Amino acid sequence: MDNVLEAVTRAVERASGPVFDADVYREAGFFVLRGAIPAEVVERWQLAWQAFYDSELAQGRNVNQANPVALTEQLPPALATMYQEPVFAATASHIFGPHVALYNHRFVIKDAHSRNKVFLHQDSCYHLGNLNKCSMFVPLSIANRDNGGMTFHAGSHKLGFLGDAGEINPDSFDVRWPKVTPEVHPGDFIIMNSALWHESGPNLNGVDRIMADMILQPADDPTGKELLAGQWQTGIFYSPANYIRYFSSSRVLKIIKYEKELQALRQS
Ligand SMILES: O=C(O)CCC(=O)C(=O)O
Ligand SMILES: [Fe+2]
Repeated sequence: MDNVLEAVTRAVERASGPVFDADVYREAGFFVLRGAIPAEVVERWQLAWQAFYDSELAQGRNVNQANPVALTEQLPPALATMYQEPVFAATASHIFGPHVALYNHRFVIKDAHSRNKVFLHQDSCYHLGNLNKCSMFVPLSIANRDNGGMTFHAGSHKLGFLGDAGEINPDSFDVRWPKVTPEVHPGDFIIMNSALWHESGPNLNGVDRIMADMILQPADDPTGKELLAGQWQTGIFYSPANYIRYFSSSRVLKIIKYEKELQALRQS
């Protein structure tokens, strides 16, 4: 265990810079790529965001109760296609090889409508298809400890999928992974293994924290949404949307059933 932690700690020291290092990423579970997006591209996205925010969101938005930071509103075209910027697939190809696809693209924001912390979790338990995925977090604002920037438990992805979905209790493990809260700026982006434990604190200073979260994966995964590099490596596809429909009986279906029964009991 000490050797594992030493290797992770060494990787963390190298997990930020202008050139992606896939070996460091594999050890740490994340990498902060600095100044990787052309300034004019980021500025175009920032302008599109500001116009979208002012016209559609500033007066109030449809806050997702299950995950308040995840934006539910339809993005304007300039932001809905951000993942097509070549640097993302190029970076992912160092992890997955030449055939890369998109799993999902969304925004996670901390504005006046979602200032709270996000509990410690991994994303893999929310994903369909193969577990070999990574998030690319693309900030359109500064993101740091003061406005609810993300904290990563470096190396924790080595434990894989933990068997349930929810808040992880880090004290239930013997190992203490190093915690890192990188400050990122527009033009940087973070690559994160989807099994890595991550969390974020509350937005304390009121500076809106605006970030895209695009999830990429190898193109052999049947849940791929769009091909980003190479060729499709699968002949079969299905949608991760409304995944409850794939089950005749499940944990989620049971919760829905019990909640209905509870509501009926309360009304009787
Ligand atoms: O926006 C954040 O700070 C974290 C969001 C997140 O990790 C998630 O929605 O899975
Ligand atoms: Fe997450």
